[in-house]
Amino acid sequence: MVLTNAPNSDFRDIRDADLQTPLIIVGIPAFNEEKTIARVVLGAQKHAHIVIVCDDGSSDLTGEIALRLGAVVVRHERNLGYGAALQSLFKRAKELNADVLVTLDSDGQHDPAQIPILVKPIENGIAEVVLGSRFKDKNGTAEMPAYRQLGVKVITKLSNGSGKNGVSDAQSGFRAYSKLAIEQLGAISENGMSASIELLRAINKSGLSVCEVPISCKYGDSVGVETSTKHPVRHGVGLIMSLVRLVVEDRPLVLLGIPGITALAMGVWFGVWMMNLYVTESRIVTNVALASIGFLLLGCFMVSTAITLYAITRLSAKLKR
Ligand SMILES: Nc1nc2c(ncn2[C@@H]2O[C@H](COP(=O)(O)OP(=O)(O)O)[C@@H](O)[C@H]2O)c(=O)[nH]1
Ligand SMILES: [Mg+2]
Repeated sequence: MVLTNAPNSDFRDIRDADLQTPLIIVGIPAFNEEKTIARVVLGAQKHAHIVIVCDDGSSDLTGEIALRLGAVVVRHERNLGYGAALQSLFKRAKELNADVLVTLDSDGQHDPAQIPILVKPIENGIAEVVLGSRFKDKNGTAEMPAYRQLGVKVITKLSNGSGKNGVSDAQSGFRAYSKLAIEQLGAISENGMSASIELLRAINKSGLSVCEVPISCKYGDSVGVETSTKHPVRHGVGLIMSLVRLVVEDRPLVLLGIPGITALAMGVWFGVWMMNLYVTESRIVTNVALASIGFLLLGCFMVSTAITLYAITRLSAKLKR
């Protein structure tokens, strides 16, 4: 990662006379968005003291345009993904001592004029994390294709799980974080699009207070460019796979260990049945024998994976402390 332009003065100086006002930084992940980046950066600059663009290995003029417009540009030498870009934005915002970090998409779908709506609950001490939601009022979904609404709703439901603190839009990239949230949430591991879901899980675990505000979101002709980098089905399947992984990583003993022990028990049960048949009728039933071996192997695999995952998660938690 290379910082292409280092701020040469204390950015706090650019704030209005009152240094007590919170330092607002807008972070924009961008990959090949030369057609829209200028509009987004210029729009964001009206509502932020600093705009940081993470140019994630773009092969077009995204980074250069952002740089010329006065944004701080963090450049990845190659494309690492949306989540990796968020990690770099959090890191840079922390280094610049941000009081509030707002993230928004670089493809023109979000309206930078709504940045103050996301910042307000943090300024007023109402929440540490503010999530822009497309489902809070009709504006958010006015242009959203029906299949996308369905997809996001399914992912959101899965991501909420059985938890009480469910959100209405798990996939929105328009979010704001307080200083405390920036400090606690920087260490996500997902490099791809599922970073939004991982962040929600991390927010939930950390106990940071959250609120949702309605946002608008443009699609199709009203943006004038392609507003998605990934095919929706591939995107959806990728998110579900990551969600399964995140959930299993969180509770390996329950989600892998218990089914593993159940499989072992079934293997033993089939084994005893097979022995019984052999002793009483002097015959081996192949299906019963195979079922026994299959369940025993599956059980061993699941239990050993559960223990390994548990050990790794504990170790990484220890290292993070
Ligand atoms: N840094 C980075 N940003 C990405 C990447 N892929 C997408 N983005 C940005 O993430 C935002 C959302 O991505 P997009 O494909 O539009 O998602 P969708 O609108 O939910 O289908 C946009 O601003 C993209 O420029 C990537 O590989 N790296
Ligand atoms: Mg988009």
